[in-house]
Amino acid sequence: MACAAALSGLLAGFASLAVAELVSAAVRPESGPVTAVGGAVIDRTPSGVKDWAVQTFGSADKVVLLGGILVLLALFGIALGLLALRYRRAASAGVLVFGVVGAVAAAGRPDGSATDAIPSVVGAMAGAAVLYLLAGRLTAGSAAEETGGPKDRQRTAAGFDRRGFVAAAAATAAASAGAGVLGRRLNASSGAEAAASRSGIVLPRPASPAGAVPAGADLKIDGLSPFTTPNSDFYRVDTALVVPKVDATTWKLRIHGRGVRRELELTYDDLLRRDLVERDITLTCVSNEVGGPYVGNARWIGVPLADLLREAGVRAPSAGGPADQLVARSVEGMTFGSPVETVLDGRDALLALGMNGEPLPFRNGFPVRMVVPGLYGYVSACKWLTELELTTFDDYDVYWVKRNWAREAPVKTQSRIDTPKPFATPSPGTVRVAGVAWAQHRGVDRVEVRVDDGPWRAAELAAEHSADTWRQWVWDWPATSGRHRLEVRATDGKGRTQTAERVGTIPDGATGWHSVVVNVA
Ligand SMILES: Nc1nc2c(c(=O)[nH]1)N[C@H]1C(S)=C(S)[C@@H](COP(=O)(O)O)O[C@H]1N2
Ligand SMILES: [Mo]
Repeated sequence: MACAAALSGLLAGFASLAVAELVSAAVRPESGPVTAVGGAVIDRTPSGVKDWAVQTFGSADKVVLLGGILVLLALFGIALGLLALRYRRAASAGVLVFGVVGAVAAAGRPDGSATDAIPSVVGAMAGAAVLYLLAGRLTAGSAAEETGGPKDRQRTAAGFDRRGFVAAAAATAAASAGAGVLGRRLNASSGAEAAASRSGIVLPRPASPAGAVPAGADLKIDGLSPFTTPNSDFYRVDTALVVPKVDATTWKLRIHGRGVRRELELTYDDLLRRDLVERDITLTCVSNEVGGPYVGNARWIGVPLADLLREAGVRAPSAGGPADQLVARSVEGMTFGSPVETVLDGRDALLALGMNGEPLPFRNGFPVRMVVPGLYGYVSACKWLTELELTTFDDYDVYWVKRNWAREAPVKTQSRIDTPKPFATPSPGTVRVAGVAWAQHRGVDRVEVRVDDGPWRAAELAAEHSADTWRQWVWDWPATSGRHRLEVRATDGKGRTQTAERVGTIPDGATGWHSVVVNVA
């Protein structure tokens, strides 16, 4: 009996989610309750916890979060099922509580609206009905308590209508599965126009091509990150539980705000018709710990952002412009704030359309994203961009700044040992110690390695491509047997050597030297 009750609760939860999924296909994929609650959790998670999650689970962080929500939901469903044995109406009403949580979460997302609440509410009503009906099969008696009928009470004593319950439960499960699968299909196909718009794009030849990468920029050493990171290996960091699928043919970018003399509204074709530039730029996440994986180097094709801003009449603060912050807004309502001074200082700040020879992948911001060499992603690299607003740092705090990250965040000089890996067991003799170092827009001038706190040895640097890209390095280590600690530090183009002081990623990026312990056999 208790098992059947628990099952009723689980089925009620399942039915809620399945119906909500189906309804969300009519609203929009992001409005489903699990996605919405997950998004709301992300919005409210303290920066420290979020950073820990990114570091612990890597790109699986979202799967872990959604899995956690489903487990909690299942437990709550079981509890309500058991409760329904005695309090059928109250337990069914409890399902509605979940709908309210989902509805509030969905409507309260940065890009949420009242209609986003509909899937959660409708789903919860379906779930409540399921629990009420299934529990009715179990507890003809408590229904009798409610109505006070003596005959029904006798029936309870005789046990529940097992066959009726099993049939009803099976029917519920089948109907829910059908609704859920249909909803998933519809949600998946909602990206069809976007996918068609992407495959229809032919990126023109850039008016200003990137210089050829010097042959010596890629040392091609086993275990060393390649100079250009393939799109399939490029890191991904964002808050989107559902990757936005934006149709390039209907996409628009609006440029407005303080000191804008001519507001601009541009389509994707408008951007394609402009003179495009192609640049190799290394992108880094502020959540990258010393030695971490959230850095990659790609060849971007895009529109120079400074040209567009100048056409809109924007001036740098140093030239008397009234706005010192450029706020980029994405289709899902994320905001990013870059210093206007930096964007206009002559560096290759881009509205990128292409990445390594293809239109931006959806996960990396299709159709258009921003890339600013020398700034961490969270203050500059807005994916799924749709609006640029000129304002001031005093007047407006963007998403991450509201969550305790720094307003301004230039990339800190870092170096990483890619090979040997931690606890590798190379043989004595020459061991190639190699890695990458980055100090975007300042360049990397020197990399040094030391063993067991010994003297620093100059590593050989790969050819420099530009100050905006990372630089590979290698040092041939005459390794002797035993356990050794390898350590690396870089010096940027301004002559500043990476500090040894270890600080965490919050609020403006980690510092410290990367080290790797190996056991030479
Ligand atoms: N819309 C949107 N853009 C975003 C983010 C996001 O959460 N949402 N994350 C930013 C962060 S923190 C980084 S480091 C870069 C990562 O870009 P990638 O995922 O293409 O590597 O995207 C930035 N752009
Ligand atoms: Mo980031």
